[in-house]
Formats: sequence, C-alpha cells, structure tokens
Amino acid sequence: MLRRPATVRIGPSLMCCDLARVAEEVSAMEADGADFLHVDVMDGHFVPNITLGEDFVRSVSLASRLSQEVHLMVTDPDRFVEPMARAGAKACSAHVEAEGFTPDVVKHIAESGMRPGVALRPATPLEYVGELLDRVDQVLLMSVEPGFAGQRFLPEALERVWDLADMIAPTGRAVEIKVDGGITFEIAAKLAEAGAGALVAGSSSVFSDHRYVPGSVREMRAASGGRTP
Ligand code: S6P
Ligand code: MG
Repeated sequence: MLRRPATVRIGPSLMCCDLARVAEEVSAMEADGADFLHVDVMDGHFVPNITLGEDFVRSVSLASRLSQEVHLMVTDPDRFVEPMARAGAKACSAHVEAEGFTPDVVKHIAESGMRPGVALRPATPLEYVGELLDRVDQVLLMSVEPGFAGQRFLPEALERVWDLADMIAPTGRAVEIKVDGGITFEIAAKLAEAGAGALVAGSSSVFSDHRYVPGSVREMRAASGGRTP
C-alpha cells in the first residue's frame, strides 16, 4: 500500500548554497516554491564539522519569509534552543543520540514556539523515538551519516521510512517524517511513496557547485508527486 502524504514539503539545505550570496539564493528558492529552509547546525563535537549558527539564522530571517527549520547536530542541544528561537527559526530537531539529549529538550523546543522534532542517525533504532511520538511534530531520519553534504543516500533509509510510518499511524498524530541526506530526484519519488512528508534537498538534487540551480525545487516537487505551482 502506498501512503504518499497529501503534500510533500521540499526544503533546500542552506549549507549547500553559495553563502556569500545567500539572500539571492534564498529568493530564487522562494520563487520556485520551496516550503522551508533546512539549516544545519554543527558543533565540531557531535559531528566532525562546523556549520551554521544563530547569527546566520537571524540574517536569513531578515532576507526571507520562508520558515527556517533547524537540524541541531550538537552536544548538549538544550543550550541552542532559545537562541535559535530568538533568531527566528520555526522548527527545530535535536539528535536523540547527542550527549545531553533528554525529552526535556523536546519540551523546551515546543515552549520556545518552534515545532519540535527529533533526529536519528541512520543506524539508530526507531524504537528510540517511540515514547516521543506524542510530543514531536516531526522526526528527521538521516539517510547519510550527519556531518557533511554530498554523501550517497543509504538505501536502508527507505525501509526505515516505511517502518516509521507504521509506528506513527496508530498514534493518530500527524507526525511528519522528514528525510535528510543524498536525496536525488529518483529517490524523492520512492521516499514520498513510503510516507515521507518532507525532503531535504541538497547537492544531490538542487545545488551544483554550491549554487542553487533555478527551477530545481519545482523539479523535486514534481519528482515527489506534487503539483508544480
Ligand atoms: C548532513 C546534513 C544535511 C546536508 C544534506 C545535503 O549532515 O544534515 O542536511 O546538508 O545532506 O544534501 P546532500 O544531497 O548534499 O546530501
Ligand atoms: Mg541536515
């Protein structure tokens, strides 16, 4: 049985864009109907890389009305919740594997006014989110090891989307499954069929040489079964 959600949201990953021209890049994404902007926050500790932070989110908030959805790849995620909310982020997911993660982090994200989510590395059992499903709005399933863009999609992630959709269905809650990493146009179609409600679009689809490719969000939407505006 296919369980394609009514709409699949598409969110370009800003770490893949030309950061020196972020306002222009974001306005091109907006013109192409992007649903959200995916913002990777890395601390060089939870993952071996450092990326975007609070000041970046604040600047993009001034440049675009698209909602920024933060993916926290950090140790002690709680310390980043309030700063991200203040900077204008609208949703935030923290990794359940991170040192210092507790269900209170999810509570604090919700209290800050952002949509709460949790993120899972590719090998983390789905059972880790079981008890959190009644508190989160989204589950971010990684389909590459977090840390770097430009990796290949791990095929086992597709099965995890089907399995997670099976776990969510009996709760009766509209918990969105968001998938992140190595998503090509072809894989987007399969993820949508499996029940993904949001796809992070990076260098495997909508960016080339750190530039947003005009029209590519529309192409991603068409590939994932949505109507092009
Ligand atoms: C990876 C990060 C991702 C990347 C995304 C980019 O740690 O969480 O959000 O930005 O993977 O997409 P791609 O197509 O380059 O993998
Ligand atoms: Mg990410």
